[in-house]
Amino acid sequence: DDDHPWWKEAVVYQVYPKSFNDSDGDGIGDLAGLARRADYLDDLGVDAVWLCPVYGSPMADNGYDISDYRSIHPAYGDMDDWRQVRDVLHERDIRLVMDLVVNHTSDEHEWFRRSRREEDGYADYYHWWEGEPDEPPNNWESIFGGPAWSYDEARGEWYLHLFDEKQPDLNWRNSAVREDVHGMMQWWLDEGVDGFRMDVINLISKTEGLPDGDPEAGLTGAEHFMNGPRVHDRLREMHDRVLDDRDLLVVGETPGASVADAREYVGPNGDGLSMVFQFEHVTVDHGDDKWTTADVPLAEFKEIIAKWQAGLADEGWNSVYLSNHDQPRMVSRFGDDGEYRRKSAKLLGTLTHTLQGTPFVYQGEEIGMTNAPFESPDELRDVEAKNYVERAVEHGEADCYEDVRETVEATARDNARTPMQWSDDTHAGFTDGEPWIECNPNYAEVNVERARSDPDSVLSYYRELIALRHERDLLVYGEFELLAPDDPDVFAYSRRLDGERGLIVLNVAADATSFDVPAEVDRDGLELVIANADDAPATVPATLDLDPYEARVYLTP
Ligand code: TEU
Repeated sequence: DDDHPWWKEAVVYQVYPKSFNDSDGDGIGDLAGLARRADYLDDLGVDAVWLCPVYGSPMADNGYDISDYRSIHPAYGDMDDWRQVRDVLHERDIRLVMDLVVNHTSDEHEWFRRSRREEDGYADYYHWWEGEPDEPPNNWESIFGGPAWSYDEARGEWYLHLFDEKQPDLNWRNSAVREDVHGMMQWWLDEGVDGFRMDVINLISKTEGLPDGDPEAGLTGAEHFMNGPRVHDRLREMHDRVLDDRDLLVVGETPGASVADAREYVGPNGDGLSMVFQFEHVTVDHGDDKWTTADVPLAEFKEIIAKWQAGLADEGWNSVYLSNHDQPRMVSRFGDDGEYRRKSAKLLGTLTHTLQGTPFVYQGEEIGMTNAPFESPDELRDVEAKNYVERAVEHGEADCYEDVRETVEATARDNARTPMQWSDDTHAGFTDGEPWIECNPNYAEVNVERARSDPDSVLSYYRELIALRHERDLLVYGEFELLAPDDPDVFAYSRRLDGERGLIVLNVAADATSFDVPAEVDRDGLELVIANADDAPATVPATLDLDPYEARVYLTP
């Protein structure tokens, strides 16, 4: 029904196709490879797959630079392979959510080729600006570093790109652009997709006249393109024309969105999105930018989570994630990828599956995959990381790669993109050829085959968590309340739904600790349902003695 749509009760699994499973030995994952893993996903128990872009693309940003929205990149297969994926998933009651990248296209998209030639009807498809070739139209910065403008010799004008120069921003003021996008979405819906993950959808509307941004305020220009002036009109139009009355999961990626912004995108009076991906909790360890990071401050992290839980509790809905293809591996960042790898991976999974909202599991998270070493800049594949290293050396912040290596290894998106570790075979069983990016050398220890037959593995624990989530409405819908907000090590909270109650206690530290259950918690009737330690007591004592990274979930029956 309307209050209980499938996507609130779902656990979503994110697939980064290039690194998931290669069926033909070219070193690049593909759709046939994904189809072969349908049973794996079914066995894990997930309800939907979000598939990152597989469309025609020159791959300047691994498919987030689309040159043809209605075809499949040949390295991934073709439309028949895509339909095969759709069918094998649907046969197992797993829905398929596609990535929708419409803030920008590739510069190799036909629309851009026509636009740069100023062909009839296409001249205004992008943000073009006249001016001298040595003076960009404004001071906006690209999210991948450097100016957000490039000069196009062919047209003799500047064009805007909030990401790479090969990703020109579409001009959403142009109704022909909007109609083309709607038509394309309709086409995919007719193919049977169950929803969209909308890439940087809150960047599509720019301030009229494209004025300079405040150079002191983080990313220069952001106040003119994040959650911009017409973004809600655009989304409402899209909703009314394309999305209305379908049973879809629509999740908008919205960097920089506050709780107040999110309430305008989702919820009963919102723009019709099911949920958004907010970024506050995954930027909590950033300094001036993502390349100046610190340890995660737990108290602040808890406060952010609690704020979002409360802010969207009655109107709207949260997505819950700690990792994706743009973030370092969660166990390396929020847990411990050494001695406590398994334990802390289970703890973090416990967190994402016991908050209110829809959990997203990123491929490899369920076996506790970690960040990888990148010994030389030649091992990096991501445009963002490569730009960063180049600029750091160019601007004299570093003499050589070694000076920034630690930062890169802690932060680069490549960490999330090393091949899925299926087994201890060559290249982790990912490919029979040479993988497009090196495997994490720890694959002999960290792999699906090994985890599968081990009841204590991270994988077995995830399977249990997902099953528990499906069994208990309390975990999906129950009200969240943060306990002991100032405790610097323990993340504890309660859940409540009608007569049902839950208590979740997570020791997010590498030291043992004890936790006094706050007086407001009624310990009576609570029973242990899952924990990452063998000796956790079955009922709730007044004081919990917790091992490093110990996680416990107590629920009323
Ligand atoms: O990412 C959007 C985004 O906001 C980026 O800032 C991202 O968080 C950043 O790369 C972190 O370092 C989306 C996609 O998820 C990403 O893979 C694409 O590169 C980007 O849009 C452009 O399409």
